[in-house]
Amino acid sequence: MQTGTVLRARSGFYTILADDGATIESRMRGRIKKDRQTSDLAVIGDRVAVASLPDGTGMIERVEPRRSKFSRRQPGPRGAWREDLLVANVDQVLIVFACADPPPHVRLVDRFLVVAEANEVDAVLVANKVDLVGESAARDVFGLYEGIGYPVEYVSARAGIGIDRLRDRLAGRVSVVAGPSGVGKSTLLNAVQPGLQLATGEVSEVLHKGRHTTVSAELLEVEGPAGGWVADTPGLRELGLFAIPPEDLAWCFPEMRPFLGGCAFRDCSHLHEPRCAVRAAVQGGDVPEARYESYRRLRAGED
Ligand SMILES: Nc1nc2c(ncn2[C@@H]2O[C@H](COP(=O)(O)OP(=O)(O)O)[C@@H](O)[C@H]2O)c(=O)[nH]1
Ligand SMILES: [Mg+2]
Ligand SMILES: [Zn+2]
Repeated sequence: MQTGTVLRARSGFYTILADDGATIESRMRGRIKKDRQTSDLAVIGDRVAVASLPDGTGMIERVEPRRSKFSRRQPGPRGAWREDLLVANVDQVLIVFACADPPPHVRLVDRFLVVAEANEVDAVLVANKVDLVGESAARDVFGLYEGIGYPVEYVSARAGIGIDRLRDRLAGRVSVVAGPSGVGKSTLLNAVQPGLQLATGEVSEVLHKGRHTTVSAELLEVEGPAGGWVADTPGLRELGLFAIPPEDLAWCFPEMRPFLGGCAFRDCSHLHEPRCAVRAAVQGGDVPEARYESYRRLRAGED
């Protein structure tokens, strides 16, 4: 029996990187399948125990408990929520936006941050294409998030700004890279590690997406002494579509958390109720208005 990490998963077939460095193509023991409720038996990032079969392939005998996970939640029947697990043992989400071309939409930035918070995974904002506007203009937009406590990296894949810092952020960790199309995610990862040769640009992006709709999710290895992994899955590209239970939404805005116990009504929606501590905090300047507006729209179902 060997232990290893799931690097690729596709309909019952798993590529495992064993801890000794070997790659093992594996299937999963039926017994584990029955023990588990979800269809997500093992996902990329999972730590597993694998038995070797005579033909050189492997059989996953056990999936270790997950330290963290990144999942998509979808409304199910009768107010229940269905969880669709995408990546296990994630350390952080790198949320990439462009300073221009396409222009950053704060509502969308907030939406990506909410998904990271709902998954209780650290979020790092990456403001790419800083070459187009300069760092000072970029800070006018993204400085708000530094104020809330999110780390923000001002980078340019094209001009080679901040790439070393980004590489340091990826080192030795499992990261999910998310962000809208065209902001430079693939270009950035290629700059961090030229060997990845990810397709970039509009046309190739379409091909890339097309390829990945039929192909599996995978973890890409970051080279260097500390190692590190970047998750690439089709389900993560459209992070903006993740649904969050309405009553969990305010908690996903960290700057609102200190006020959540203080409303007159325990089930306060923070939209219209009297004596709402969150709205008082907005008035008092402790919660940025723009962030509250994102909350309000998401909660009211306008976005
Ligand atoms: N000016 C500028 N353009 C960039 C930068 N990074 C990427 N781009 C361009 O933005 C476009 C989209 O990049 P791509 O990596 O495919 O974006 P993705 O959809 O997020 O993976 C490409 O034409 C890139 O050349 C940057 O730092 N500055
Ligand atoms: Mg891309
Ligand atoms: Zn309230």
